[in-house]
Amino acid sequence: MALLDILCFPDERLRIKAKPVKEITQAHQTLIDDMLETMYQAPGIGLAATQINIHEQILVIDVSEAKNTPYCFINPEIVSDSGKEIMEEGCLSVPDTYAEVERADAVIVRYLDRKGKEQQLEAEGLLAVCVQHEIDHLQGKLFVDYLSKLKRDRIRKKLEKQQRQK
Ligand code: GNR
Ligand code: NI
Repeated sequence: MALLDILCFPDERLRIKAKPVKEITQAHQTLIDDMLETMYQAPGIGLAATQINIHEQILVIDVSEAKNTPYCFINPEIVSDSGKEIMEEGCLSVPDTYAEVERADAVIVRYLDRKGKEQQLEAEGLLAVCVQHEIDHLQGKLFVDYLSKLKRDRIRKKLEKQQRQK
């Protein structure tokens, strides 16, 4: 297993749109294990392949307290959503930054699991928010894109300064 480096805003590679996975290979299995290890170690509740500079539609999520309920979504697609919810979000690619974002509070997501089996999941609350946050990553979108340009520019300047000091 291996820990992977996470790209940070405003890195332009976070804007690349991920391509669908055509065939799930052994290399993908290793990648998924490494993504889970990287997510748990961060620690975070989700990680999209885009964040580790892999531009394929793969994401992992575990919102459980005990950190023993990993989900892997390949080629995920939200097929319906309902309700609205405002939640304070953070992102491993936007360190030390939290802001309220409004999203659907329930979604139905269709995807392939890591064995390639078609699945459909009805999610609500934190899991639904996390699924939407991660699918945004695969489309090159970040939670700061929902904020005003003024707030986003402030965050960008803060992180650029932080990264210069590393
Ligand atoms: O760890 C994470 N926490 C979180 C909290 C509220 C809404 C979304 C998230 S996802 C984030 C991990 C991450 O950046 N995934 O892309
Ligand atoms: Ni994120």
